Amino acid sequence: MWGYFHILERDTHTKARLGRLVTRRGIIETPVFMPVATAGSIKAVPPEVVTGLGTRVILANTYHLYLRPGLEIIRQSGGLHSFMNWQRVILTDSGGFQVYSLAQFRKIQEEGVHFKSHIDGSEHLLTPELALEIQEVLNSDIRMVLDVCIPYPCDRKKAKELTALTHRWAERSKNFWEKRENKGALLFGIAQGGMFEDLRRESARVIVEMDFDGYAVGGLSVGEPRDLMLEMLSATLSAFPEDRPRYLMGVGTPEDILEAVAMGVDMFDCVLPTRNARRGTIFTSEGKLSIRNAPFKNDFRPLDPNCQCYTCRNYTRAYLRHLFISGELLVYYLLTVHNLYFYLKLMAKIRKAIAEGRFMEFKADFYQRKEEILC
Ligand code: PRF
Ligand code: ZN
Repeated sequence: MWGYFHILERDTHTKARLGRLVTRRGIIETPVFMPVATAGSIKAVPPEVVTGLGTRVILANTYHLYLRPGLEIIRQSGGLHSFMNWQRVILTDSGGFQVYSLAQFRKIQEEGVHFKSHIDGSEHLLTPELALEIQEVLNSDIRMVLDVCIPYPCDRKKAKELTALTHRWAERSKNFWEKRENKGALLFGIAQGGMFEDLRRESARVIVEMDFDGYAVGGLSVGEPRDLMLEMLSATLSAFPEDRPRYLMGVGTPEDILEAVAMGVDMFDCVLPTRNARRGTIFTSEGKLSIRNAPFKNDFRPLDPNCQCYTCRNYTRAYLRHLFISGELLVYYLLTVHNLYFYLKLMAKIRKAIAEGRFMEFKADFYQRKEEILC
């Protein structure tokens, strides 16, 4: 059977777990980070380089690819893997978040979400069934149900209503899915619940009852304070089963990832490493730095002396700053490679620490290093 999820090791001090998710396009060791290829490309970096960094799975977006280039082109190309030249696993998001953050106009109805494209203003109705049909054409390996990402802040009554709608959509998704030929692809459910602990637990319980291959935590990191995010995450996870993969959508910083892993999250995606790179913000073992800073003008050290990435092995801060200031396109490639390497390495270190029973120490050490620099 596809989609088998094995837990190889459990941390004794936290809820962290080392797992193995078997998909039809390969095995993914968890906790895992999925670089974001929104429109069918990890911005600025070709697929073979992304693969070379050790990436096992990437995330692509239904919303973007449906609007442009459109399903016909992707169907003619034989699916997203061949269209974008990516051979490993692809997880596609349902559009349940992008519609809310990007569309010019949107109206949530029982049937689905009615919206106007942010590209050409054309009108569309995205239903739970259509979201799955699009993902079928993309032929992604892990697919997400359509949900409603509740904005922050949102009152209890509204949050309860939208969560109930997410549940009805999940039910429709599951029914639709069971009638289709899925060829071993996996379908994940998404729990919502706004910023209310009881609604969070209830949402997780209802979604789990429907029996999906994996479970995602949606609606977090939408502008709420970090402590609240972690509380809501904990409430949601408390109702997820131990034996299925758990995915925290759109999160987060290295610190958020460490906390979430400690709570038992297995999968992450976030635009931070790639987007920050394009803005000149670099992740290092000692915190973030901006490549534009004047002191780097004649700093001939690598971005991060502890990093073994292609960029750090070959280029100096002074050169990268020069490229950035001059608007030289090469810098986007070089900085993205570094940031992705940092995130993927962080995940590899997390997995190793769990395997060796020292995740707590690793986590403490990570915070310690950053503090030393701040002192
Ligand atoms: N739902 C979906 N995708 C998402 C989210 C969500 O709530 C989030 C929230 N952080 C990111 N991506 N479908
Ligand atoms: Zn580097």
